[in-house]
Amino acid sequence: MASNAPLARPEGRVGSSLARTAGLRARVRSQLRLAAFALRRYAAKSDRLLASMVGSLLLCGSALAAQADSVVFRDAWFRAPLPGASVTAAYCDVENRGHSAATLVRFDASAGGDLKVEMHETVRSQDADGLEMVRMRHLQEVEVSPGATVTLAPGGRHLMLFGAPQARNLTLQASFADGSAREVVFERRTEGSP
Ligand SMILES: [Cu+2]
Repeated sequence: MASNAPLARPEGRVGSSLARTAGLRARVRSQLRLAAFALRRYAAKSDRLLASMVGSLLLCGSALAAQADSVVFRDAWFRAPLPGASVTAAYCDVENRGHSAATLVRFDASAGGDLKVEMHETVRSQDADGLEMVRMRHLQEVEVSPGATVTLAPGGRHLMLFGAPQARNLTLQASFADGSAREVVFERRTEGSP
C-alpha cells in the first residue's frame, strides 16, 4: 500500500504514513498472535473438555456393565445339613460373559438370620509322613476372567455355610469388587460327600 502512495505526496507525509502502516501491521501481527494463542488455549481446553466427556462416558459404560450383570450363575445348590450339623457348603458355576474380570468378594444370606458365608478352598497336601492332609483356606476373593467359568464344587472352591439352612431354597447375595451385587438361589440337595 505504501509503495502505491502518490509520488506528489511530500516526503514527510509519505514517511509518517509508512511509519503508521508499519505500526498498524505490528499491532495487527501482535493481535493475530494473541488470537492464535487464545485459539490454541481454547483448543487445549476443549481437548481436555472432550477428554473428560469421553472419560465420563467410559465411566457410564463401565457402570452399565457392572460385574454382577456380566456374570451367570448356574447349577447353584447347597448340601442339606446332616442332622445336628451347624456347617454345610454351597456350590455353583460362575460364568463371566463380560469383557473384563469379575471378582466375587463375598456372599451374604439375603433373608437375614444368623447364617454366615465364607468363600473357601479345599487344599490337599502331604505331611512329613506322607499322610494326606485336607484343610480349608479362607478366600478373600474369587476372580472370574472374561469368558471363563469358575466351578465351585466339592473338593475345591466352595461356599462354607456357618448355620444349617433347612429351607428348600437358600438365597444368597453375591457381591463383586466393583460394588455390584446380585441374588443367587441355591437349591437344597442331599447328594454326594463333603
Ligand atoms: Cu470350607
